[in-house]
Amino acid sequence: MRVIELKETVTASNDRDADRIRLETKKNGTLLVNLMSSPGSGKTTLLGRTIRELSDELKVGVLEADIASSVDAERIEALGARSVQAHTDGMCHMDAGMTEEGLRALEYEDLDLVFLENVGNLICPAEYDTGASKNVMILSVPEGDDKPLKYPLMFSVSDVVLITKTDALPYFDFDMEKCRERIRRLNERALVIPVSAKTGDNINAWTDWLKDALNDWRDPEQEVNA
Ligand SMILES: Nc1nc2c(ncn2[C@@H]2O[C@H](COP(=O)(O)OP(=O)(O)O)[C@@H](O)[C@H]2O)c(=O)[nH]1
Ligand SMILES: [Mg+2]
Repeated sequence: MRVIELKETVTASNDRDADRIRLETKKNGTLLVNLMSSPGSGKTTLLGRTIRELSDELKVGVLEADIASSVDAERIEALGARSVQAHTDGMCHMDAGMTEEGLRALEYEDLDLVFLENVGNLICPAEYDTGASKNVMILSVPEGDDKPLKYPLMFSVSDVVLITKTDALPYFDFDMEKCRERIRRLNERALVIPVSAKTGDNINAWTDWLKDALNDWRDPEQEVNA
């Protein structure tokens, strides 16, 4: 498992860099999924469960981004998936240039699916296009159903909102319908999938979505920035 040190790239050219990543990953037939959430929402746990569910069918790699440590990349490698730990030099998000460097270190060309586990927070990662084909965010039940009201941009840029730790619903006052409605008001096209990475409940809805998204991405008729 490799650890790479990154520096923020020039932000003015970020959108160009991001478009180039999408062109290259599309040509290569690799779906890049940017996974965002608060620290501790369950990104690495969900990725572990996803890798276990998909490893018979797909080759999956993970680009782990953190300010320090390599614990997450080690957890992913222990599951037999390829992983690179990127240190962001204190930055609270990944940009497209950093992602491109991470993809190179991952040698992603033979992978079907690459997850970028972004730095844990609901603010800055939403502001930067990483070049991912899909943006996915996690909101966990203990965080509360009011988070769409507090962090609207994150919910607006996400293609999928995974509501995780549903096994904990009996212990928290989390109103699933209220939360769905708040998300819908911000982003009508976002797909909301409640899951538990711990029990595996409804994980197949998520893995089915991933397989469909990969098939669409590989369809030459589908536009790169669709
Ligand atoms: N009960 C429950 N706990 C979970 C679930 N997913 C993750 N966790 C726990 O949440 C904590 C943070 O998980 P982690 O995957 O490290 O979160 P990350 O910081 O977003 O990568 C750990 O103690 C996990 O065991 C879940 O679906 N249910
Ligand atoms: Mg993690």
